[in-house]
Amino acid sequence: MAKTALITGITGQDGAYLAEFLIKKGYLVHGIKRRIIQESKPDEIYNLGAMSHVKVSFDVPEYTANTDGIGTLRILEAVRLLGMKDNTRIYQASTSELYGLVQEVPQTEKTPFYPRSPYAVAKLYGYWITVNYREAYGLHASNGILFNHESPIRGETFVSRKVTRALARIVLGMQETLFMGNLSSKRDWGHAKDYVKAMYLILQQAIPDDYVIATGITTEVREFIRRSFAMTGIEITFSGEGENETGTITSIDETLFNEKVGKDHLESFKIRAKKNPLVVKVDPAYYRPTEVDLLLGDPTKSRVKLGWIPEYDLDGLILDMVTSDLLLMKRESYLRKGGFSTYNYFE
Ligand code: GDR
Repeated sequence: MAKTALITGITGQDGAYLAEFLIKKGYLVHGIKRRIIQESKPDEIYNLGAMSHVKVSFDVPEYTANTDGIGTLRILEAVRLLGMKDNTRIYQASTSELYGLVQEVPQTEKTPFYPRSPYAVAKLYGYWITVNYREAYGLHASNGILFNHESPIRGETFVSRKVTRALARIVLGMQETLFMGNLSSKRDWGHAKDYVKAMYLILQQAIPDDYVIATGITTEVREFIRRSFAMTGIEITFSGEGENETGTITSIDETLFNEKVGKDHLESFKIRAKKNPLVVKVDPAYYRPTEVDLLLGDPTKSRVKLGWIPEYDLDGLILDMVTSDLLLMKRESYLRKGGFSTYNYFE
């Protein structure tokens, strides 16, 4: 008999990859926007549904608490009240944002939490209510404490996708400048394709538990930008400080540019780069009232207990994203040239 999985948040980045992964394994996958727990009688529930943007949570804190905090409780309660606790396993999408103002480096399953946003505070409730239902009622409920994970289908307002999308638009002449917030924050970035495998492995364990899922490498936002541009042969040099920091094009590797972007685009890009080499600027509007400066996860437990080893490193991730966004933006540019209107979509 095929197993049945229920995924909340199936329309997001992780939901899409996880559904594809489980379907390949022969699962029957249900996705919800509303509750259908009773009808689908899932073997596994992946609770990915959330308001997942940290900055936005400062604007809509109550909605965030309801979705990310109480939403988790609703899933746990449904399983308990329906008497499904012995047949249904629950995965709770917890987050490295719980560490916030980090109390130790690197962060492990034992590192104390110090949330720094309404999002993280709501997720703190989600984390502990999951632990509590496990201990109080014996639910097979586990937390995956996932560090940042990105992909070509990452929502466009998260930093990685914002950068790779802007890079594609800049090289194709569709945008002049990339406006950024805090360039100095450091994140432990992995690929969402690897991270959904960890979610699956967590639910295959006989005993429910909590796991850090991370690469063990941390990188500055500034360096993420530099590496993204370098992927197409463009060298960016940063200078200045704080709000006045800028990123300037200092050289172009034409062979690499031609290979990655295409010969047809080189000459016009060179003209634009000469006229305005300053492509990265800071806009304090993107600063957060309280920032998480440094995240670095220690994935030892997930490696040893789950046997989880990511396939993508940071350059592999960036290459995947840049390649995809170049294709997407070329398509958009052809459509526009043909007189069609295109629309932006945000997660
Ligand atoms: P994060 O991801 O808040 O870590 O949460 P995000 O990509 O939004 O920010 C990462 C870091 O980059 C800095 N930054 C900017 N961020 C955005 N979005 N836009 C900018 O212009 C910009 N400039 C600098 C941020 O200040 C921050 O330090 C993500 C979400 O997916 C959460 O849901 C998830 O729980 C965690 O990752 C793990």
